[in-house]
This record gives sequence, C-alpha cells and structure tokens, in this order.
Amino acid sequence: MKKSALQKARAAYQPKLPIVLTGAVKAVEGNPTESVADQAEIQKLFPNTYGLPELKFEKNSNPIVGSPVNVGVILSGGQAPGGHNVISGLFDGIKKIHKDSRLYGFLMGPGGFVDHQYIELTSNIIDEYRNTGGFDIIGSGRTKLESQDQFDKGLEILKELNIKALVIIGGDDSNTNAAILAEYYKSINAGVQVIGCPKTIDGDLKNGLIETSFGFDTATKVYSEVIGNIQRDCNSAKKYWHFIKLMGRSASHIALECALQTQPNVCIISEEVEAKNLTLQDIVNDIAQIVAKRAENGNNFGTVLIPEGLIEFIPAMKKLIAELNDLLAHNAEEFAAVDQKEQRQYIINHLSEENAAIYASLPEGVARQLSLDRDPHGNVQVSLIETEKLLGEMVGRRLAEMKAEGKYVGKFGTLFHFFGYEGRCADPSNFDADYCYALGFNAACLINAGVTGYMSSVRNLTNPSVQWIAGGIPITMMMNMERRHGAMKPVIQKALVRLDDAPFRKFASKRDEWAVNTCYMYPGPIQYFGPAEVCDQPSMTLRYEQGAK
Ligand code: FBP
Repeated sequence: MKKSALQKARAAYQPKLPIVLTGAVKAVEGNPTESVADQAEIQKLFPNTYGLPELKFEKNSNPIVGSPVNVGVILSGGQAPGGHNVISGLFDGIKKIHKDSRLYGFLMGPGGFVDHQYIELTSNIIDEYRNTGGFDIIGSGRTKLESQDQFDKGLEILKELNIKALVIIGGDDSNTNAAILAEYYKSINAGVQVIGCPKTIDGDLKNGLIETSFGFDTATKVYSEVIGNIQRDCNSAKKYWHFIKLMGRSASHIALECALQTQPNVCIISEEVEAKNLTLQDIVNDIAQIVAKRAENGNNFGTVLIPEGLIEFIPAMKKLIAELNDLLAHNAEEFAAVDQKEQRQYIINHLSEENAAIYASLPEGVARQLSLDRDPHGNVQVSLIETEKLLGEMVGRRLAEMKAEGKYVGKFGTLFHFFGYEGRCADPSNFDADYCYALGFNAACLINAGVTGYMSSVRNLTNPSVQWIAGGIPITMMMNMERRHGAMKPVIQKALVRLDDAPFRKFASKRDEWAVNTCYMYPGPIQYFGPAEVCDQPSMTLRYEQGAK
C-alpha cells in the first residue's frame, strides 16, 4: 500500500517507555482496595476479584525468565487514537517475556471473540500499524459481552488457541464487562487472565490511578486545531456565529479541554447545567445575552462550544428521556406498528402531562431522534441529535424577541459544525503514542505477573514519559451499582467533569472575559517532530489536574 511521507516518517517513531519497563520488573503489592461505592454489593458479586491490592512495577535485578504465552486482544467500542500502539506495546511486551509468545486479535470487537473470528498478529502486521490512528488492524464493535453463554463460547476459542490471557481495550462499559469476565473465568478456574486498558476519547474513564483514558489527548488536539481555524476565520470575516458540537457521549471533558485550548466566546458544560438545574431556555437566554453584548461592541461573530451529551443533562430532558426509555421498552411492538407519521402523537398520548408538553415543544428532528433505537448499552444515540442547530435556532428566535423589545441591535448569521468522528482515528500525538505503547507493554507485564481483573495503569503523566509509573489497579475498585435496563448492575463509575476541580475552575474564572472580548487561541495542528514544548505536552485538563497554574 502506498504511504504518505508522514506515514513513512511516523512509522520510524520509537515510543518512549517508562524507564521502569525497559528492564526486568517485579510487581509490588500496595494496600487492598475497595470499590468507589456500594462495597458490600460489589464484594458479593465479585467474590474472587474484589479487594485485590494495587500493583506497582519496580525494577528487578533478576532477568525475566518467562515461558511462551499466547494472548488474545479485543478492541471494543468507539475508535480512539493510539489503539494500534496499545497492541504493538502488548506484542513487544509478550515477545520480551518469550520470543515464541503469540498474539491473536479478535475481529470487529467482542463479537469476534464470541463468534471465533480472529487473526494471528505477526510482526509483519504489527509493523504496518505502529504509531498509526484507527482500529483497522482488527476492527472494533459494540457487542456487549454480558451473558454466560458468550463467556463460555469465548472460552472455547481461548482453549483452542491455548490463550492464557485476554486483553480488552475499551471504555467504562467494556471494562465493566472485562471485570465480569475475569470474575467468571476465575470462579470456574478457566485458567485465563483478563486485563483491561482504558480507552475513550471522551476522557470519562479515569480516577487517581488512571489519570486519563487514551485518545482524549489526540482527539481534543484535532478538534482544537479546527476550532482555532474557525475562530481565525470568524475573526477575519466578522459575520458568523459558529455553533460547534463536540463529541463526548456523556461527560463534557472534551468541550472543556477544547475551551481551555481555544478560549471561545461560549462553552456549555453539561455537568454545570445539571448542577444549576438549568432549562434549555435558560441556556438559550444566556447565549443570546452574550451575542447581544458582543453586538453592542460591533462584534457580530463568535463561537459556541456544545458538548454532545448536553440534552441528557438538562434536568427536564433527563426526566423526559427516562420516561421515554421505559415507554419504548415496554411498548416496543405496539410502537413499531404505529405509522411513522403518527409516532410523535403516539408518544405524546402516552407520556405524563409534564413530559408530553416538553416533548411536543421539541423540533421534529430532535423529537424523532429521542424515539429511535438505543445503542446496545441502552443509550440514546446523542451523537445523532443536532443540538447545535437546536440551540442556534432558539437563540435566533430569542434575539428576534430582544430586537422587538429594543434590547438587541445586530446581525445574527449562524454556521453549524459537529466534530467527533474527525478526531477518533487521527495519528496519535506523541503523548498518546507513548502512553498507549506503555499501556500495552504494561499489560504484558501484568500478564506475566499472573493477575486477573486488573486494568493497566500508567501514571505520573505530566512528567517526561521515562518517569511514568507503571502498574495495575483492580477494575472492581472503579465500580458502583447503577440502574441499567430497569435493574441495579455493577458498573464502572463514569468520571464526569467536577465543578470543584482545577480545569473547570480555570475555565470558570476566564469565561466572562472570553465571552465579551475576543481572546481566541490558535493551537494549530498536532506536531510530531520538533521541540518537546510543542510536541510532547499532555492535555491542559491533565496539566491543571496535576497542579499547573
Ligand atoms: P466509547 O465510549 O466506546 O469510547 O465511544 C465514545 C464515542 O466516540 C462517543 O463520544 C460517541 O457518542 C460515540 O462513541 C459514538 O458512537 P458510534 O461510534 O457507535 O457512532
């Protein structure tokens, strides 16, 4: 296959491993752990894998004397830059344990594991994908691994290929399933270890020991580059307001990071909307005020960043979606039989009065999206809801009212954008290339240490990569009980934006100035070659979280 000049140069990049992983290691046990909440219930559900200690790798003076180990790997859920480096790190790690170790990749996500679709990942294949974006080396999928049947079916192929460990590279839902699988295999003495790796551009799989999920760094740099370009454009032409929706299913980490990088006029943070119990109209009024204020200064242009998950955080919408979820789940057949033109009215007739009124007030497109199929985890597919258009139109209407009241003089031209898929398969930044390679290599060390139900943990990430700390944390440590599909289930707790954490506080201290004045920042494209202060900086979220001022 023909390669671009950058592809060729990038293939030669050697990710920097934490110094501790460059030689033989020993796993040092820390204190036993507890789940973040609901300890008694989680312990009961995970009798074999609950309460395990944190692990930290330290240098070992004895060289590694390992035997060959066969390992399986699955990419699960949405793409995130760096997945290929997790796999190449894992490959190099198991080859370091023993040159005859083998790596098998299950195709198109967990589905390939259940259906026995796989390829052996040889060095020729791995070398083609080092430092590249995408998950195309083996593909990804969203099949939910949850039933014993699936686990048993998967075990058949693991036995056939003599696989001793399975590495699941995924987000919170996939790692929840990794924990359940680890517990099950342990309970039946299957002899298979299960190790998770923290992936998601959304940045919501993190805690003190998982400082960030991979892919967040690169994806937000890609979005920030284009937001910066748009800001330069709108500051040049001075005639458009750009409404930009940013991916991130639930948490607003991506929008917040991009705001810190680009200093837009407005950035909505869903978690704040929920905490302040704001309505859609409140949000619209706030944006309209800012547009009017800028118009007073002759600035009929600006940028508004909108997190993809906003709708589900507006308290009134949240209640509506919860009732809709139940309604559609309990009346699925009847609803499917209703003529498409009548479906909106059917829903209005079956909702409580309060929710029916909100549903009826929504534009056709948004209402329709809320009634469509959920994803396999039961989530509304928020990436398909055009919140940016909804807000832009509503702000336009509000400004017309304000004009009639003599409170606004200006022009309001809108343009709409959605940045999400553009960033998920970008070539990983140096940070993600190094971090992912280390996560994969570290997963091999966890396999060699014989543990199961652990997530690969590489931390101290704002320091140079050679100083990163490597180890593992029990996945059960991240879990709590939540209602899913009408029943309480153990799941990894999503890390939402915390309003008392440094990144949000930084943003909140600056946003009034950014709103009225034009303080745009232009981060430019990701740089792979050049000075470390340009090429190797981690996200601003991570830097503020770790004490930057
Ligand atoms: P993961 O949580 O699996 O990493 O996926 C995140 C995400 O990129 C969200 O930001 C987005 O809402 C969703 O995937 C889109 O899903 P799909 O790829 O199925 O369209």
